[in-house]
Amino acid sequence: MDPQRIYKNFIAGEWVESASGQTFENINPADSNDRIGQFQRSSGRDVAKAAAAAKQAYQSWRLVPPPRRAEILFRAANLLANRKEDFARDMTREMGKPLEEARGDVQEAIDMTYYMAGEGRRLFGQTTTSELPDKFCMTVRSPVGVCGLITPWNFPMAIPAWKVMPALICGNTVVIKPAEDTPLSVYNLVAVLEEAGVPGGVVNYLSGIGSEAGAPLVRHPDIKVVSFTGSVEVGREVAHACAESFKHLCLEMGGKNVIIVMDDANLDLALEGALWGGFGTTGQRCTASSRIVIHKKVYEAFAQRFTERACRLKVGNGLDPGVQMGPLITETQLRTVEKYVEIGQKEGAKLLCGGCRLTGAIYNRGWFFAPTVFGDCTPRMRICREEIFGPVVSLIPCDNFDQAIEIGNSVVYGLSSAIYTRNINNAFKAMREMETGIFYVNAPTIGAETHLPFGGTKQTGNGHREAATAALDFYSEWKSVYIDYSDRLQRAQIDT
Ligand code: UN1
Repeated sequence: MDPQRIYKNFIAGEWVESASGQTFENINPADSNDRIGQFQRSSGRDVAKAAAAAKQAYQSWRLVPPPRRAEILFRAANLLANRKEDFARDMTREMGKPLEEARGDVQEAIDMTYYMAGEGRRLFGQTTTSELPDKFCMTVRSPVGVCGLITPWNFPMAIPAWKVMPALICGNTVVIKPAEDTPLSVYNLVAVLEEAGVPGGVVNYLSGIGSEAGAPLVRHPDIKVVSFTGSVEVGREVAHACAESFKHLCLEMGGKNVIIVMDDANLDLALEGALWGGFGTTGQRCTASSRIVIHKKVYEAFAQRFTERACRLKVGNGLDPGVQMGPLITETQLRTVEKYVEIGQKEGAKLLCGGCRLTGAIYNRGWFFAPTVFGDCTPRMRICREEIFGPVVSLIPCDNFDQAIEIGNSVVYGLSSAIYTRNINNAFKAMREMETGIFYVNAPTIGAETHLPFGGTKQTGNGHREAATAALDFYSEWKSVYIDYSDRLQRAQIDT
């Protein structure tokens, strides 16, 4: 790919420069010599154009029969599948995760696109009875309007697809602003939608910095729906901005997910799961297994084996074969992880491995951090309560099942949790007791599939779910319809 390539915004069906003409550079977090290209540095003026285009396109798109909208999505899914390898490579270059994981990310976008295309022939409502004679009742879905979508860098194509596809199938139009670290993957997604035949103005894309492009997007009066995935701090600002005009808002934010390992667990399996859940995507998943609560009877054995395996993980450029863990996304993220390692040590947690930036020939041009394990942690430590978003796993010993559940639930987040046990009763009790939106038995906290609702309780979000039919509820409004064919005035609740 030409390193000087300039990527444009997509507004009203045209590829255009930002109003200011300014751009910013996209650089591989594993290798600062690998310069991916220039992207438009958009501002409020670009947002205004995109919102106007989306508003206009909405008038016709909302009337396109959903099965016709779906045909475009089916074509887009096919195109994504054909280009999966190229898009995965682009993603690894701009985001850092190993190629195998990037393929999974593109696959998740493909899955979501097919899934929502299938909804084109469903979008079911209900028909029901009436309390009055000669009266018919039903519910139908209506689109909401223009959606402003702000997407994160850790799942650069999957999460944009989670938002764009349900929005489109419901008849909305969108303006999407990806994280500034990963604009290429959304560029690729939008280019595919264009090629698949999405009419001009239905999907608008602008790249830029959150404070310059994201902020005006969530404040724009013609944006009726906002969906945001990202940090708690920014999520709070977005919520305040949306509250002003009561925009519909879906927030997907932090996690401090737990794997509980009971003394009756298959320890080999738990070990594999904890390594994948803890260090997959360099721990940069909202669903990362950043806490492992382990029954005291198996704690020592587990901690020792887990540490040995963590130390041996192959860290490097995600494009290199055999690499199991890539870099952190930015220097800022690296500093955050360093800060938490310091905090953990000060709090008295035992650093079992890692804890430092990796240096040496293959690491010097990227943001590489060693897989880090803290042992003998207590639930009150900050490293066990706050989201780090890096390759840091805290091991917490516990006395019994009830205590494990209590520790698991002792954080402000509620995204994902897991238990490794062979005791069916405890598996079901944990399913009931864990206050998370996602729960696994004998599998780590990562690995959500697109046809199940995705999201969390407590401060992870604001009660909405993405993916599955739950996403349709966010991107459409229910209309309750009463049809009286009695030819007389019938008064509900009064004429009995
Ligand atoms: C995220 O971490 O933001 O379940 C999304 C998973 C992935 C999605 C993660 N399918 O880990």
